[in-house]
Amino acid sequence: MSKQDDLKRAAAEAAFDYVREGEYLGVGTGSTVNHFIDVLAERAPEIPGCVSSSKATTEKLRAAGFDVVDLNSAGALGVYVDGADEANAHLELIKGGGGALTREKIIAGAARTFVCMVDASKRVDLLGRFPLPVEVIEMARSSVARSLVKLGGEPELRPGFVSDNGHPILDVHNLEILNPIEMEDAINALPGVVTVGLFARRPADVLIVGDAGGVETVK
Ligand code: ABF
Repeated sequence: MSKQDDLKRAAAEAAFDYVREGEYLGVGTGSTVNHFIDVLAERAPEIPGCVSSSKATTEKLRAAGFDVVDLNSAGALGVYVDGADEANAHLELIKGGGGALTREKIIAGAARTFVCMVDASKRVDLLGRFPLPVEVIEMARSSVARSLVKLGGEPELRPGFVSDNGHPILDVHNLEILNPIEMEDAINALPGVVTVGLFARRPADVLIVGDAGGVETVK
């Protein structure tokens, strides 16, 4: 396991402490989440099932012996555990590097507590060094791209990628995100945008950071 993997695993183990037995659990997508699913399999909490943010996570959860249910069936969700591509001091996030941003944002919005796990390399003062993912309706791809240029970004179509919802993703480079909430609102307002990977209107409630010196929890 690489050093970064060790940090992700440590963050995943700390995130497990937020799992509430007897409640459906929301589970995100990515390599840190994969470590979290390994921890779930090892510790086997008594939970009725999971709500998954992607086909990849669903496969891994079912292979680990967990039931995966639709959000509509789960009702009010307790805890959602996921990773991120960047996190600032206000627990505002850039997510979507793994392409699952739409379902991640839906489940994060439905959860009482959103626990985000990162390794220390994801912490930034200013969001935007990581290209901002924007899931779009195909017919609007070019018009949204032109609007993103007007906002100061350099959008690039994610090559050969279609989301679980059947849409392309634009990755927006060099966007200056001084006010994440304002930028999230501005991009959300563009006709044809399905989801923008800014989690600022609904930031994480808890950020668990795996670092060389140990695990830090930020609330
Ligand atoms: C996911 O976590 C995505 O939103 C984001 O891209 C990913 C981070 O991936 P990893 O944990 O592999 O660094 O929720």
